[in-house]
Amino acid sequence: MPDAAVAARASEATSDNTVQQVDIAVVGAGFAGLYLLHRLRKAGFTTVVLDEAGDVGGTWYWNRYPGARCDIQTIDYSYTFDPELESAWKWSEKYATQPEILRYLGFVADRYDLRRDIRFGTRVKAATWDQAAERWRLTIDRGAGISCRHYIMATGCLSTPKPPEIDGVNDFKGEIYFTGRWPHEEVKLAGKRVAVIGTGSSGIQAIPLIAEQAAHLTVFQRTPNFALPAHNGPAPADRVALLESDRAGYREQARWSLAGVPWPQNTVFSWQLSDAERRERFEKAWATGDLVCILTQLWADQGGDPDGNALVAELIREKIRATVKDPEAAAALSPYDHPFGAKRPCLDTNYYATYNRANVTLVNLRQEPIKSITATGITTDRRSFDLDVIVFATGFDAMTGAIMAVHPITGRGGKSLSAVWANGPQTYLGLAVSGFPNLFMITGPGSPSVLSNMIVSIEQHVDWIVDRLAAMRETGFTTIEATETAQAGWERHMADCSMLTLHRLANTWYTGANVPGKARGVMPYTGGVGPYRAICNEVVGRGMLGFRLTGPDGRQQCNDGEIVRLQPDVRLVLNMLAEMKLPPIETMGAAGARAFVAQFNAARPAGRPVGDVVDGTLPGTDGLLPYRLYRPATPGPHPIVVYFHGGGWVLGDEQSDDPFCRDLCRRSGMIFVSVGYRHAPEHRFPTAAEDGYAATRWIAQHAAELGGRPGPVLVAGWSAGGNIAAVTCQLARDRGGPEIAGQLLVCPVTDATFDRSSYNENAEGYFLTRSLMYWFWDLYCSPADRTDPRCSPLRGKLQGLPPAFVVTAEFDPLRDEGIAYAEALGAAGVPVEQLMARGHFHSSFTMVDVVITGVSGRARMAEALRRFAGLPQTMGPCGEDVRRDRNAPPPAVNAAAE
Ligand code: NA7
Repeated sequence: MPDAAVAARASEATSDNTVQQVDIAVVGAGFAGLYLLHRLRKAGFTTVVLDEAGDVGGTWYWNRYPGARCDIQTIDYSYTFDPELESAWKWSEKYATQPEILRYLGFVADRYDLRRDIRFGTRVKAATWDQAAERWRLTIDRGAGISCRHYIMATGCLSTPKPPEIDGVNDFKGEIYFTGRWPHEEVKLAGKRVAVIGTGSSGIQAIPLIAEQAAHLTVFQRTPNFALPAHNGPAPADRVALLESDRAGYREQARWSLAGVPWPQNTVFSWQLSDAERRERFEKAWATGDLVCILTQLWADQGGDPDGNALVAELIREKIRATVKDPEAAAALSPYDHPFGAKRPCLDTNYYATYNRANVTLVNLRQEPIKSITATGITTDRRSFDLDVIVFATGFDAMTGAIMAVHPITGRGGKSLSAVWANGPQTYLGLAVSGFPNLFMITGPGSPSVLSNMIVSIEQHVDWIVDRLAAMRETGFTTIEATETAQAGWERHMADCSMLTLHRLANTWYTGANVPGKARGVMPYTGGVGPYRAICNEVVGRGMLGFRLTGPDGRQQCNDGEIVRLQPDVRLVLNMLAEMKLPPIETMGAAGARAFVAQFNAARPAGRPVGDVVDGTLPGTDGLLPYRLYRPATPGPHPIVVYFHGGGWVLGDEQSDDPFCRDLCRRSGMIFVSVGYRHAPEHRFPTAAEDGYAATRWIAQHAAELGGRPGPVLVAGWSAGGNIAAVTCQLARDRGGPEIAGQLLVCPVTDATFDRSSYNENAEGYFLTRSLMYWFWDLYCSPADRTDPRCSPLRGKLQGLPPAFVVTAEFDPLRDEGIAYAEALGAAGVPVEQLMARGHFHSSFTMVDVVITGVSGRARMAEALRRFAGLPQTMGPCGEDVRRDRNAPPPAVNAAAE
């Protein structure tokens, strides 16, 4: 639309010198601002939208550089709120160009007559909360300002270009362009010597087209990025057919998916596939030309596990080497410094092939950094380049830049947002900030935003906020504010979620690392749009948990608390189990319960490969006991850990904790021998305890035969197995051996007392229930025997026991008896370390490759075992330091809450 026409239809308030009074002021007229305006208007709120740009479009208004396109397929990168809009607009390509997306947004603005409430060319300079009036006052650069009840920032995540941070920019006498502020008029590059600095999405999209026009193009690359061919063209027939076969269903699936685009969840792990099968999957995804596809559809461990990810990264590097003819350029273009997907991968058209052109030079700034920009070009510490044009594709002050560009934003009590966020942004749900009543953000830090299809996240945020505002109006509340408790809880939940993916391991704009001096931390929500949506709904369902609402008559409503206290993947597992509506295990009878466990285990991810797995038998107290031995792939002999499985002395066998044993074997570099001790009710107390002890003695005596290191063994066990491990240590001390170098007790049973708090707090809902524990105890041990230390080791003598590592889970009936045992060991002079696993449940650590947040706990268990065995500490990729803030000091080992 021509500018004159825009001006004619834009808000009439632009010439008004009186303060404009509205219910709601929105900043930004991009995808988010336009949909907000539409919804707010329909809900009957007076609204003004303010935007510095000359028309609608937001990021698509400014980013006009050659090659600018979306990198989510346009059939997904579209509004879905109005089916009629969907059928009224047809995209011409799989990935639309910037001009087409801008036309689409103009079409939307016209269709819903939005421009009449938008003030273009208007910058919001500052915002102040007036507590007495319960209104925000916005200072703008044109006119008298705005007074509004609610202030909503729809300012986008990538709107504020980052300064280039290179000396001498102002000295350059040629032309300078920023991809994020590209001129509206045509930029003529033909016959010119052009430089592009930056190889993120913008640079990678622009470089092939600039190379076609320029006399010579020099690309200055600091960090190579992964780029995948877009294979642009018409929208792919299979995706279109999928959408058109059930449009509503497709959209709904997107809303509940992880990334906002409906692709199935991958359940096959890399180690279950042969090299040829992995390559076949990769080639298929490569040919698809879709970021979400290649980021999610190869194998289940590609996004969360460094090893699974490294396989993809290498396949992509192979493609780069196959395309770029000059080996030195190919090497420089191959990323090694970050996992694939941890930094936004790019979609390209002919990017790598561009480096085969005679008129393109790649300068690797890792080898020759830029010294300065001069009047005539760019000087590195090795050479000078004479240039006519410099294009900065150097990125944005992402996620927070556009919010902080309104400065100051002054909230309750005169607090400024920049001061509150000095150490990094904090929000509740990515939507609100404590201390800033009636302020909302769309796709703010803490929202899935840039890790999702933005349109899906935007529509969810807008719908949620507008529905809340309408509900407030109905109930007579005038202010809404996130509480500090809720916000701190969200911060913790964000940190927990960041362990699910590898984003924390790369220096990127996701973590603030691209802007010097900016606080570090993963800013987008990594838990996925579906789980996020469920959480937002739950906030409402629990009476606006974590929000304080007030009304003019002094009325208040505040259900304070944290919306998610469980680890994010534990929450998903428990929700899934709840949906299965299983009968209580204790009602199945022992045989039924064993069959159930076998079925349950058959459906879990297979354990990872180890060097060798050997099944055998060993003499117990009364006949042979089966065992399964896991040997590491590294050269031996290795120390031996005697392992006891969980199952309440009733369920499971020497194979039932297979993935857990494999994982600990790999991480610790030790042999694990899982013992098939006999079970109740066929063999009641003290059979399991005596079998455990006898097996340990035999294994210690036959260590060399088993390929292990002769000398002391270690013991480990989970749940009832933890009980047997603890008891074995006491028996070994009292019966003259074997020597045990350390004990790992994971959520152990230590005492037949049911009155500790955790038994009541976690009695139900966390899979291991109180009544299941009662059943286990009844089958195993008569009440008269329960004070015997061979079933209640907490009641035994604790002096002189081997050093212990005791793991407890917050949401476990057994939590407090585990803690009590650790404390009692410590009091008895036994060296003991505790891992109190926050947000975890009884099975968190044994659900390998399901509960991903259990990884760091298992890494610490393996470390402890190595320490007990006198081995040097190793911190492989799986055991890497996984804290959110890489500048924070390492966690204390003793009694650390994970
Ligand atoms: P990005 O992805 O932040 O890329 C910026 C690029 O510029 C990146 O390669 C940077 O290297 C480079 N850069 C930044 N500052 C400098 C300096 N001072 N010297 C040399 N190189 C520099 O921004 P984009 O605009 O490409 O893409 C942003 C998002 O928009 C994209 O992810 C899509 O979601 C859409 P670095 O990696 O920091 O070493």
